[in-house]
Amino acid sequence: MGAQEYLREKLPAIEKKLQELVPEIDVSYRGLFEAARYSLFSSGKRIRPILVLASTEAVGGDIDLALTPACSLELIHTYSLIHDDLPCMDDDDYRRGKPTLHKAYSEWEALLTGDFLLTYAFEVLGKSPGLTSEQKLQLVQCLAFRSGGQGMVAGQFLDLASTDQITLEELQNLHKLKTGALLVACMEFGAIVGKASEQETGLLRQFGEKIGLAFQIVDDILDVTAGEIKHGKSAGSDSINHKTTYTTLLGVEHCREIVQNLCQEALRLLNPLKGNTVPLQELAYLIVNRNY
Ligand code: GRG
Repeated sequence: MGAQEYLREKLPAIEKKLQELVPEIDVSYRGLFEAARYSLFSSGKRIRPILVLASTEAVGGDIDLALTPACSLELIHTYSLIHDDLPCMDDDDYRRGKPTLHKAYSEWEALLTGDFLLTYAFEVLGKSPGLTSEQKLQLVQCLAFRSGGQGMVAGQFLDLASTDQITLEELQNLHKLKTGALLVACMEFGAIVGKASEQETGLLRQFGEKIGLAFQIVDDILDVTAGEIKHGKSAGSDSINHKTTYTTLLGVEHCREIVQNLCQEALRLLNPLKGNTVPLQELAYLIVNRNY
């Protein structure tokens, strides 16, 4: 099954679960839910939840059990985008093909909506059906570690604190944390739900690291090459903001080569896994060859 087919098959279940988790509600603070839904139900690719399902399959786990944890990662991801777009951070006007949340609503509403999605992700994990208490604890710890002060938040800190001129090593470390950590969490979520061995977990983690780096480099390439609508955010915004990226350091062509090599290395890591690794392989191809 190709990645597009896999997406077509699995996306409806993810959308349905997200709709259940963040419904339209008739309460005095309904605006908070409306704002969350504005960001959550736009044109996000759902790469992270899909990766959780594929990772679970790769170790022979039950993907029905992975659905709620997968959605909690999308909640965290959406919060990170909302906060990242705020005037005090990247100050972006467009995201997922429409005005950013603070443009469509207001700054305080965007800040609180991010807070809501961040905290709610952990509540959702705690309530994930069919998992043992031990598994839920592992998922909570994993998500806190990967998205927090030694993961995504640390990466964002480094990014905002960085000057115009940073080295390739610094850039790599920044992205490993900012973008890579959450993709590694996707792999670890699958390992936890599928009760993978230490060895399998290690392989999936390394796969996540390589794909995470490839994902970021592709993002940098797209910032140079893609049109505004396709990418869903302001194309060329990195150069407008004078940011050091992989493409400014290495050039687009060299970046493309690195991405293909990372993909091949990542795919080799899947060989020893006992489950169905085809979806993960296909998703790796999709991530590195995407044009949006
Ligand atoms: C605010 C704590 C905090 C963290 C923000 C992830 C992040 C950290 C900021 C996003 C900045 C950015 C554009 C990074 C490049 C890679 C990336 C995460 C792109 C967006 O992810 P996609 O392409 O987006 O999966 P969709 O909209 O498809 O979900």
